[in-house]
Amino acid sequence: MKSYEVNFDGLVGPTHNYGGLSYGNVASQSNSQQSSNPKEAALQGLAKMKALMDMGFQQGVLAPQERPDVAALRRLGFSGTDAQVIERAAKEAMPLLVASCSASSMWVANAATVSPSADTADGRVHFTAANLNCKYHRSIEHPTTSHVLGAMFANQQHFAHHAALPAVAQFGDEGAANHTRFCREYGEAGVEFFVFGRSAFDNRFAAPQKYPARQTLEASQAVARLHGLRDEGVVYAQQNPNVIDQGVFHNDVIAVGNGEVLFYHEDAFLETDKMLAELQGKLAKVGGNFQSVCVPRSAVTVDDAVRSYLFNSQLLSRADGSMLLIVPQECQANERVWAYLQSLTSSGGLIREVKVFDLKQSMQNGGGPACLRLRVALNETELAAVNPGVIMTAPLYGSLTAWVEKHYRDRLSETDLADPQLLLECRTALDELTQILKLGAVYPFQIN
Ligand code: SUG
Repeated sequence: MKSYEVNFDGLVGPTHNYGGLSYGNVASQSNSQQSSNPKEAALQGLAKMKALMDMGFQQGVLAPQERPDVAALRRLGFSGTDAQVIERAAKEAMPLLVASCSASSMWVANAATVSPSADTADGRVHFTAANLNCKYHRSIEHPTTSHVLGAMFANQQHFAHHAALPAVAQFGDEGAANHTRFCREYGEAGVEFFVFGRSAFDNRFAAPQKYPARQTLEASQAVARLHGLRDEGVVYAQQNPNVIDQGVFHNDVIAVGNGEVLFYHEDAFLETDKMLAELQGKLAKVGGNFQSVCVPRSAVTVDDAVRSYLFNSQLLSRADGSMLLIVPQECQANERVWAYLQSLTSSGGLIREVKVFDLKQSMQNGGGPACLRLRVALNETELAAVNPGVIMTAPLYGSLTAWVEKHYRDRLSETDLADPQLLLECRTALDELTQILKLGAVYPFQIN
C-alpha cells in the first residue's frame, strides 16, 4: 500500500505578535516589542503550504487557537465580562495579557509527538499533545490542540490520542521538535529518535547552565510507552547542553531527519558516535540503510545555525529518491551557510536542491519552516480517514487567503492587545475558519 509523509502546517493566528516570551530563544528575545504584521505572517505560511502542494507533496493545515485566551486569564483571577477581563489584565499585569495573546500555536512541530501505525503496538497512528510546560504562554495550548487534532484525526479505528503529560517540569515535553523518525518507506516500521535536553531524575546527565532544557528524558520515555513503541524501534540521545546555552532551544534548530537521512551539526549531540551506531544498527534491523550528513563547525558555527535556521529546514523525499531542503531566506543571507548549501547540493549526495522561502514574520519569533509543520506519516487508508477539510487543495488555498485578507490586521503592537475589539475579530474569524476546515466546535468560545 502507498504511504506518505503529510506535512500539516500551522496557520498563523490573527494575534501574531512579538511578545519576547521565550527566554532561551534568541529571536524571540531580540525582537521583543517590535510591531508585527499578522496578515503577512499568515500569507507567508500559506504560500509555503501552496508551494509544497504544487510540488506534489501531501499538505495539510492545522488551525490556530483562540486568543486572547480569556479563560486562561480568568483562571489567573481576572473577572467580569470578557472585555473587563482584558482591560483589567492590561492594567494590572500586562505580561499576562501578552502571554494570553500569543499566536505561538502556529509552531505545530510543538503541538504533539506522532508515531505512525507501522511503529505502534496496536497498529494505529498515535498522537500525544505536548504539554509545553517550560513556557506559560505555550503551556495553555494543549487542551485546544487536543480538540483540533481530535477533529482532524477522528477515526478511532486508525487514530489514537493521548492527553498531554503531567504539567510539571520533570515531564517537560515539546512534541515533534525533539522527535524524528527514520525509515526506509513511510509505511514500514522505522526507528523513532527522541532527543532530550536533560533528565529530571538522573543526575548523571549534564544540564545547560544558562538557558532551560525544555525536553526531559522522562517525558520522551513516557511518550514512547504511551505509543506502544518497541525498544528496538527507539533511540534516545542527549542534546549538547552547550548548544542549548547558545540558543538551540529545540533539537530541530540543530538537526533534521527524514527517510534514512540525518542532517545535523557537529556540535548537536553528546556521544554522537554511539548514537549514530545505534541508529544505524536499529534501522538496519528493519531493512534500512542509515545515512548521516554532518555539518562541521569549521563550515557553519552554532551561531550561524541559530541565526540562519539552516537545520530548521524541511528535508523532503522526492519521487526519484533524491532529497530537497526547504530553507528560510535567512540562510541565503548568511554567506557561510549559503556557501555550505551550494557545496552540499553539488557534492553528488542525496540532498540535491534547496528552495528558499520568506517566513520572516515567523522567523522573528524563532520559528522556521520546520517549526511550522507537524509531520504525520500515513498509509493510503489512513489518509482517506483524515478529515478532508484540512487537506490543502487549490480551492482551500483560495478560501484561506481570502479569509486572511478579510479578517487579519496588518499591524499589531503591544497596546493593540488590550483592545477588546481584537477578541471579537478573532472569534469571528475562527468561527468562520472552523466552517472552512469543517472542524466542528473546537474552541472554548464555541464549546462553553
Ligand atoms: O516556543 N517562539 C516559539 C518558537 C517555537 C519554534 N518551534 C520549533 N523550534 N519547533 C518558542 O520559543 C515566541 C513568542 C513571543 O516571544 O512572542 C515563541 O513562543
